[in-house]
Amino acid sequence: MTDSVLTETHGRVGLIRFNRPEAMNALNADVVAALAAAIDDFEANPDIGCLVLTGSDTVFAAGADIGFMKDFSYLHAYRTDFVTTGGWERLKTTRKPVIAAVAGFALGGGCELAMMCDMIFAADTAKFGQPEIRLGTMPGAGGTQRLPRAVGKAKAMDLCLSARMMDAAEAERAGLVARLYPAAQLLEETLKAAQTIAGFSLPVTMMIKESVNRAFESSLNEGLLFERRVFHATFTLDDQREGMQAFADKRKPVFRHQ
Ligand code: CO8
Repeated sequence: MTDSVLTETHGRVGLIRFNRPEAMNALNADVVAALAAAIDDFEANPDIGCLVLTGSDTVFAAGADIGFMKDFSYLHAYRTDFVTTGGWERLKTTRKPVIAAVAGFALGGGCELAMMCDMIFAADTAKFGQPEIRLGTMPGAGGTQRLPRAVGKAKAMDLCLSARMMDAAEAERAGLVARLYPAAQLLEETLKAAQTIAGFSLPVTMMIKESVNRAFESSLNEGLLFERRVFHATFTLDDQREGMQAFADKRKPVFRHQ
């Protein structure tokens, strides 16, 4: 792995940090491959229960690297299926919960990667946008699809068509951001929340993630059926027995993630 992405382990939490300060964490093949490799490692590690993806104090990621893309031909983009290959969508496929901790700019592909995470915690300095239209192109990794699902059609159209940025307070009001913190507390609070999640039963957190995601991919009845079946499946888990027994015993449960 290169140093364009740094990783740390905090208890059962895997922290991944974009580290390309000279280019505002712009996403090129190197960054994306390193991100995918970091996710692979944390996914395979049974002692990790939650991931946090972050950038620096001033920028989460300013989008795909414009220099990297600018001479692409249609044929190259089409043949390589740009942004589905090379790790760009690895975040989408991880089965463990992922929190994006966003301070500063999350623009273009940066905003799209944040939206691939399961939730976004933002610093009061965060700015979200899909400014691709300024470059004569458009969002290509979910900006026109995940943003309307998060904030509704009106704001998504506004951001994608006008290229304006949404600040953290507006993003929180609109439903893009789950929690808003003063910049100095963002990482600490996000790690704290991630530790809480990672302390719960890992198979249950995975089942919940799968079920909530179903809400966006199915009819209500299909989603409810999926939820019910997965809920039934939790009764096969040692952690379900432990969780309910601990409640009855008035003690803290000790989950073994199985
Ligand atoms: N690509 C390459 N380099 C960048 C990028 C970028 N996206 N953003 C910033 N940089 C570089 C600048 O070129 C500059 O480099 P240098 O110092 O060598 O000149 C350095 O970072 C600092 O940038 P600025 O001087 O511009 O800093 P400012 O504080 O004045 O402005 C902004 C910060 C507002 C973030 C500004 O840099 C900006 O507008 N950047 C471009 C944002 C953008 O258009 N993003 C969308 C890119 S297209 C895209 O993401 C398509 C997504 C496709 C799918 C991706 C899947 C994940």
